[in-house]
Amino acid sequence: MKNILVIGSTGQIGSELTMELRKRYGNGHVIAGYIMGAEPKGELKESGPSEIANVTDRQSLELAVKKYNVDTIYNLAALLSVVAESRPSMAWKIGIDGLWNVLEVAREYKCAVFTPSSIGSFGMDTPHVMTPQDTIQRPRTMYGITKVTTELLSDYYFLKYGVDTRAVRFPGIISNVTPPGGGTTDYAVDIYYSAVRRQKFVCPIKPGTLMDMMYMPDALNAAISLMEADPARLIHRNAFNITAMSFAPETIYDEIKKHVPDFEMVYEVDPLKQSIADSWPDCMDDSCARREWDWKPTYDLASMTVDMLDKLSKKLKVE
Ligand code: AKB
Repeated sequence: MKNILVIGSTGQIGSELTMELRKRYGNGHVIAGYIMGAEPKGELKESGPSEIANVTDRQSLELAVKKYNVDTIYNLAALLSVVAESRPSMAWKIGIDGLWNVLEVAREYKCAVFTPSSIGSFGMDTPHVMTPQDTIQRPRTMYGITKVTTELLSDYYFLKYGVDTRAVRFPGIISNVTPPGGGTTDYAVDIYYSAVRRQKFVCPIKPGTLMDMMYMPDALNAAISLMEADPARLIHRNAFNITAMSFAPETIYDEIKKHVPDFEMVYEVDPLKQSIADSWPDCMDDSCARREWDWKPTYDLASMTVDMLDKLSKKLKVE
C-alpha cells in the first residue's frame, strides 16, 4: 500500500487532491503536509494524519517521510503567476530551492515525486495554437522560469538518480471548493462566484484571449492517473501537456448566461494579467498524454458550468 505525502495540502489543488487520494488509498495512508499559518481544518484535518512539511526546511520533509514511511510525494508548493511577479525571490525559494529539498529527500528515501508544471512554462515564442509537447519554452515571468526549471530538475533527478518524477502542465484549474490566489486564470473561477451572487463581473482579461482550462475533478484524476501509469509506456515525464477546454472570457460568460440570463460582465483589463495571458498558449496539444497514459478529460465548458453553478449555489446558500 502506498503512503503519500501531499505538500501544500491546504492550497487550491492540494485540499481536494488530499481528499481524493484518501478516498482511493485510505485515510491513514495520505498525510496532509502543511506550513505554520496554513494548518488543515475541518474534514481535511479530521479525516487523516497531518504533519508540518515545509519545502524550505528540508528537515521537516525528512521527518514527515520517515515518520509515515512515505513512498510518494505530491509537491504542490508554489506561488501562482501574478503573485510570483511581485515576490520573485520567494517564488524561486519555494519553487526551486524547495523542489531541490523535495528531490533530495525523495532520492534518499526512494519516493516517487509529482511536481506540477503549467501552461505558464511557455512564452511568447512558443507556437500558441496546438502547442506541441516538445517545443520552445522561453517564459519571461518568474512563475514560468520556475516551472521550466521544475521540469528540467525533475527530469535530471530521474535520469541521473532514478527518482520516479512525473508531472503535467496544468492549465487554469476551476473549482468550487478552495479558491485560487494570485493566478492569471483566476477570473474563470471568480466569474462563477459573481454569477451565483448575482453581481456584475469585472473581467481583468480582454475578450478574445484564449487559455486552456480544466475542471478540478479532471485535474485530480490526471495527477493520480499519471502517478499510477505504467512507467514502461512513458516516453515523456516532466511534464505532459494536458487540457480539457480552451475559451476566452466572452465564451464562458455566454455559457453562464444560459443559466443566469440577467448576468452582466464588464471589462477592466489588468495589464499584468493580460501580458501573462498573451504569452501563454491558446490551446495545447495533449496527444502525448493521451497516448502514453490514456489521459482523457470528462468535463467540457457546458457540463462544468452546470456543476459549478449547482455546487456554488448550495455552498453560498443562494437559490
Ligand atoms: C495561474 O494562473 O497562475 C495558474 C496556472 C495556469 O498555472 N492557474
